[in-house]
Order: sequence, then C-alpha cells, then structure tokens
Amino acid sequence: MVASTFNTSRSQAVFKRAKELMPGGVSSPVRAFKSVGGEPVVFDRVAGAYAYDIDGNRYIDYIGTWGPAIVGHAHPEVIEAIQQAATKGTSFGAPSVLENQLAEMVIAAVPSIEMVRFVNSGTEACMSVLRLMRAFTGRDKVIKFEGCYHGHGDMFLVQAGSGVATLGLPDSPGVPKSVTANTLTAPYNDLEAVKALFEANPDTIAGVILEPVVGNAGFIMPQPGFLEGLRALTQQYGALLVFDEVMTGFRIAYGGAQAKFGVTPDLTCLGKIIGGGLPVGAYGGRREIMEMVAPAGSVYQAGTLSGNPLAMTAGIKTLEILQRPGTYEYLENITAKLSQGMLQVARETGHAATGGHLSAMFGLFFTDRPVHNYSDAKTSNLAKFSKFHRGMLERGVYLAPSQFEAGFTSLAHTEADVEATLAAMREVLSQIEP
Ligand code: KE4
Repeated sequence: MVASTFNTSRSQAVFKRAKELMPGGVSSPVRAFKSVGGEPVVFDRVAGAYAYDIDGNRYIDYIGTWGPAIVGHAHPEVIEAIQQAATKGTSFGAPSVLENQLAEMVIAAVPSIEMVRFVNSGTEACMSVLRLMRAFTGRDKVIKFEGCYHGHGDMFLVQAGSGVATLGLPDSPGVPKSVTANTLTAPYNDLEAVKALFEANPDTIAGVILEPVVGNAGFIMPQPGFLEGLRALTQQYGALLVFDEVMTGFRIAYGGAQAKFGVTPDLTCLGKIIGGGLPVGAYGGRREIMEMVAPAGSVYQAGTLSGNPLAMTAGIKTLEILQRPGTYEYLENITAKLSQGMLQVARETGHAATGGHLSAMFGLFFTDRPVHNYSDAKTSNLAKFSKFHRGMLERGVYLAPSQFEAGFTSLAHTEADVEATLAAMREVLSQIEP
C-alpha cells in the first residue's frame, strides 16, 4: 500500500457514530489510538497474519488481537472446531468434558500448575489470584511492578501499564485509597527495592505478582537473576510468587516464560492464547493453594460463562496446533528477523532505538538508552513513535497504537511479510527527523 492512496473514509464514518454510542467509541481504551493520534481503522475481517478494514485496506497485523492469534487469525482448523462445537450449543453452565481436556493440556504444559480454574478474562484471573494469595497467606499486601498491567481490577490500578500508561492516567478515579493502600510497587528488575519492601512490611505481604517478560510497558526483558531473585525473596519472607502469564503463556514457550527461564512460581495467571480468541482466562498453581477455591474450599470466585464449550474448543485446538513440531523454532526465527531488522533499519536511518524479542513477542523504543523498567521506557521519544505508528499504518503495517505495548508475531507471518514491514519502516523513518 502507498500512503498517498490510503483511504479510511468508511472507518471514519463508523468510528464517528461509535463515539456517540460507546465511551471513546471503543470496547477497550487502547483501541482508540489516543496516544498515537489519528483515528483507528474499523476492521471488517482478519485472516492469517492480516487484518482487513472496511475501506478495503489490508494490514500485516502485529497485534493479533493483543496476543490470542498466535496460530494466525481465523485458522481453518480452529474455525472448523468452533463451528462443530456450536452445533451442540453455545453455553452449558454445567460441567463438560471440554473443560477437563483443556485443563489437562494446561496442567501438562505449565510447570507451576497442578490444578486450574477457568474464568473469562485475564482481569478475572488476576483478581481471583490476588484473593487466593491473601487467603492462603492470611496477609493483605501485594507487590506489583511499575508499568506492569494485571487487568483493570481496583487493586492493580497503581502505576499500571498498557492502556493506563498509554492514556497517562494518574491511576483511576473510583478506586478507593483503602483498596490500593495494600498495593506496593517497585521498579521492574530491582531486587533491592523488593527486599526493602519486605523489610519495611514484615509478615504483611501476601506475595509478588509480575509479568515475567513485560509487555505492558513496551517489551522489557527480566535481567539475569531477577526472576530467580524474586523466587528466593518470596520463599525467604513466606510470601507467594505469582507469574501473570496472560500475555507470555504459550507465547514465550509452550510452558510459558516460567518454562523458558526455569523459575517456577506458586501461582500463574493465563488468558488470551488459551482461549484461541474467545473469552478465556485461567489461574492455577500448587494443589494445596488451589484447593482453597470454592467449592473445594472457601475462597469464593464464580462465572456464568466460565469454561464455556466454544471457548474451551478454541483453546484446545489452538494448543494442539502449538504442540506441533517446529512451532517455536518458526516463531523465534521469524520474530528475530523482524526485530533485528527493525533495529538495523533504525540505525541505518539515523534513529536511536533499542529493543528486542523473545520467541513471538517483540518491542522497539526510540531511545538511546537501555530499557530495563518503566521509567526507562518513558524516556523514549513518544512523539516519534506516534509519527512512526501512523506512517506504518498508512503503508499497511498494523502496530500496537502505544509505545507501552508489545508486538506479536504468529505462525502465519512469513519472511515476505517481514521484508514488506522493514521496507515500509525504512520509508517512514527516512521521512522523520532523527
Ligand atoms: P484481559 O482482562 O484484557 O483479558 O487481561 C488483562 C491482562 C492481564 N495481564 C496481562 C499481562 C495482560 O497483558 C492483560 C491484558 N493485555 C492488554 C494488552 N496489553 C489487553 C488489551 C486491552 O486492554 O484492550
């Protein structure tokens, strides 16, 4: 696509009406493109590595509906499985074999999970796991990291990443101070800060929750020893370690970041990929902790559509495809080509940039310094990112509309897609002041 022929008139009309009907015209804030300027495009359909808007523009999609589309959008086998399942009804509200099947797959894949509960979103998974952490330890405080995002539950809206960071919200009105008083924060990759919090709050911290690879402050890797250090500190202070793998689960590796790094938390949150694009979240971990969840135990958590047969089916088929030989080698190779290529294009066009990738997740910051935490991420050139984002969109490349998000590849992305992306990037950056 060439920028000069880029037409989004239908999207603009539909989005204008959307803003009269729904706050900001969207069902989730980051989709509104607020931080990158311009208006979002309205999708008509998605397939493989591509998204198509209602004006007929095609985009190479590096958001993949924010993570679930790792086998490619509308994978024929996933669609077929959902169609078959739908003939038996869309919701049971009762036990089903499908829940057993997906639970078996999740437990077999994720080192920390001996027992699992399905919910309908990552937010639900993280809210529920916090209640469970508190019940198991009898403690109320929790440590999270600046820039990490664990859904929109009240207690997590403190120095949160993703859309909260994107919109530069101080934290959200409507969240009582009494709720966030128990939420302590530390800079990512800063073990000393975590130790100091434990020392200053003896016997009152239920645990530490984090993104083992950050995607909600942009892409930020754990520094060597960070995850291992958290494992040791939580054990030392009688607290739980919780990996929020809603984004990294089945993406960084089939067993998640915990399998990749060899650090096993006590509890894990999942979402996105395990639903294959339909609404699913999950939390799981050590059996002695999970058996506290109602009705086995007394920690209450429930959901009308939890374990929904269509969502279970989409998740089962997606994980079956991911289990096939060569999957993660393919994802690593295609993402390395993209990520290394992007850094090279930035260098060649005179733009300071840092970034990287891990398996099918990548990120890029326009800054000349390393990015190890949210404060570092905020030093990047957000104005340049906005121009970059729009320029790429006009050339048929769909990147996350925020510096404080990560990029995602899939099994459907090809070398030709990567070459086209890098060519577009070279054109865009050549027209932006370094
Ligand atoms: P959901 O409630 O959106 O399913 O999951 C919340 C969540 C929890 N934990 C992590 C690590 C997450 O990344 C998320 C959600 N991710 C964002 C994208 N950064 C969802 C996109 C959106 O908010 O529209």
